[in-house]
Amino acid sequence: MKSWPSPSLPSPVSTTPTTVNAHDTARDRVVPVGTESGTARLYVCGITPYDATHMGHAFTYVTFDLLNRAWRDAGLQVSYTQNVTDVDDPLLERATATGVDWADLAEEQTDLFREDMTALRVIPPERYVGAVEAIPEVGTLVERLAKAGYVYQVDDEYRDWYFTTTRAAGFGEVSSYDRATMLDVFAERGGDPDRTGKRDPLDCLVWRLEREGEPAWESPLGRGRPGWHIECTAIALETLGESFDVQGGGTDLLFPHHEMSAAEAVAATGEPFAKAYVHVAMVGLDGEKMSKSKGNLVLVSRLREQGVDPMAIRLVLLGHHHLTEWSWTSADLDANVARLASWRAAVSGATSVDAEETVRAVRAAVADDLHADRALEVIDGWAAASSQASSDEPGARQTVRDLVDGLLGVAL
Ligand code: 5CA
Ligand code: ZN
Repeated sequence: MKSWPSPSLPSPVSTTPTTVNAHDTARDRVVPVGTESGTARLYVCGITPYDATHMGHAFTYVTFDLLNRAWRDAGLQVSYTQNVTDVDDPLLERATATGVDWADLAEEQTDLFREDMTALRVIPPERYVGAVEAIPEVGTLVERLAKAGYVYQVDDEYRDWYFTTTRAAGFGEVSSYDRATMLDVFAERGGDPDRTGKRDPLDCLVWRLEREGEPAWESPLGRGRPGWHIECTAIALETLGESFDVQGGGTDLLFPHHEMSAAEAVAATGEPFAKAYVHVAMVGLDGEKMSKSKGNLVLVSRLREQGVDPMAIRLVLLGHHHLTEWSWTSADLDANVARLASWRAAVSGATSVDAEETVRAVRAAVADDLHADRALEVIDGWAAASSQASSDEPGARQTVRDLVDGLLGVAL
């Protein structure tokens, strides 16, 4: 397991029990997520470390950080696993194109990602697991699927292993896509519908046998490396068990990634993979999805180098609801630099108004499908009223500081 130093953990814990609700893509409605007591289990798909963290990644991880904080604030323990896809085609291609060693590139970009997340005050996952270190678990899972008759080797030059996706119970229930849509999206997002020797175009790769010049590891399946979806299935089942609470990632992962991972888990265990699937809308720049492959990136690390306060970046991200697509603009950043300054002035000013209703409204907004956007407006209201107040309400400024720090993750 890769290490990720833990910063301070959130302080406020609600005295009235709160149920956290979030939009589940599979049911297409807002549902309670987590448990009533005990431990909530979260898996969030991590980065493929071949380039620096951009605002799209940051939006995804800050959104799940908000869920993590909301659960903790509701008095739950949180067991959170995130993977890092430290061996995969795009990473190997970038390493070859730039003439660097793929493992060095992965390590360097993973370190930068953790630095960016720490700056944004994202609480580290309890377990941060690389695809490479999960290879034994992937081998065990593929063997388990083989025994149950769900995997086969293609009849082709390289006899790679494939999963019979469409035979798994419940396949299609995460995305609700029809077959034609699945085939289109699969081809667009790294799938190989036309691969020779497959039984069904939607079957997905679980173990790729060694090719010359590519890294490979020993396995009962032959020397090779894991397919993408099975990486997350194996890591999630190993670290969180069956039917964990929330599987998270961006909407670009809904199909095929989350659909295929869920199908593999159901085929192996007979139980649902996750209880709910929470997806974060895509962040764009100038009308196009921000992506490493397109190169239209606003990088967290570059803004930090330019001296932008990471808390202002965090406020920009919190100001957008996770179901709504949005584009990064400098005007949005400027507005949140000003917002941060006004909040800081209010918590260190000489006057304030009572914060009880503010605390209640912020908690309610976050527990209602992670509406931090509304929570920020509530704090704006308290800050404006406090700056105009004629007296100081004892404890109110510290209460708001703790709330904003613990639940929203913004240090004032
Ligand atoms: N390693 C896989 C997941 S197992 C992967 O998709 N890596 S990634 O580096 O491409 O993306 C990391 C995370 O950021 C994923 O959850 C992805 O859905 C999310 N993401 C990527 N681009 C954006 C974007 N423009 N807006 C919002 N989220 C994004
Ligand atoms: Zn994943």
